[in-house]
Amino acid sequence: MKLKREIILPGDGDLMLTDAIKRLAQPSRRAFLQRSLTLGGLSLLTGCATDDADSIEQALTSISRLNDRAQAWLFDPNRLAPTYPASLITRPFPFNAYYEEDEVREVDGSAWRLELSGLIADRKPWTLEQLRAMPQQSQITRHICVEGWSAIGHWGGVPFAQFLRRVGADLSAKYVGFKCADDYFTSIDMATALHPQTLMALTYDGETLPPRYGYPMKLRMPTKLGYKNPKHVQAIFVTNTYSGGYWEDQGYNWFGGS
Ligand SMILES: Nc1nc2c(c(=O)[nH]1)N[C@H]1C(S)=C(S)[C@@H](COP(=O)(O)O)O[C@H]1N2
Ligand SMILES: [Mo]
Repeated sequence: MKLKREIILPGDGDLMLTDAIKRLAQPSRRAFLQRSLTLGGLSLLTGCATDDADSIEQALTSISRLNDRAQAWLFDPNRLAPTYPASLITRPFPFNAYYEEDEVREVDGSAWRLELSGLIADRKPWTLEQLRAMPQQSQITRHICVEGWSAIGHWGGVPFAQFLRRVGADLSAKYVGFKCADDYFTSIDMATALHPQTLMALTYDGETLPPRYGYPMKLRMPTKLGYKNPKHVQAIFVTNTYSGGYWEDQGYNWFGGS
């Protein structure tokens, strides 16, 4: 997936309005704007901002932050995302990343160590073997990408809540952040981190997670959109400081609920 950005010429109101409409038309934004804005609100937003590109961006960002709070408030930590029978698994399951499939990161699983930092009591790095020795769970759930596709997949791995408890993470902290073996990164709210369907996925369809789906470990959250599910996780940190994400910092909604 590649992000296109419009070049805005200062002072050109029409161009900026076109740009604002294009930004609003991005699926990621459209999805949450549809839930949070009326048509009147939309024209107000574009109308007030046609002569100032920064104010368009600021207005969209503040709506997005407001939307984060609304989604966090609406999020039910006990409500489960739908699950599906094995017959409905999408084959082949799609690959997606900010690069093409021939550039997938090849991580050496035996040398890989999961690094822990921030508000965690036991910050010893974890090996893949140690993660495999933890109790495992599996799920057949739907992955929804803002680029306009969704697919049903089958993941197995360690319930993240159990891992966080095991390492003594501060469960009252606001955020859990992830850094990946590529340049990807994201962060999530603690309520979602503790959700019963949030998994540190080690397998795909009963086999070791293949490189394209995030070997050696990806976070799988059926309650969140695709871009909130980091592949090739290298480091996890617990924090009270907002730390955004790869797409989130380019305008995608941070909470990213599905
Ligand atoms: N490390 C990493 N994780 C990532 C991405 C990425 O580019 N790098 N892309 C995200 C996006 S936008 C999607 S839709 C899913 C795609 O996961 P899949 O390849 O298993 O379908 O991975 C997410 N996690
Ligand atoms: Mo995505």
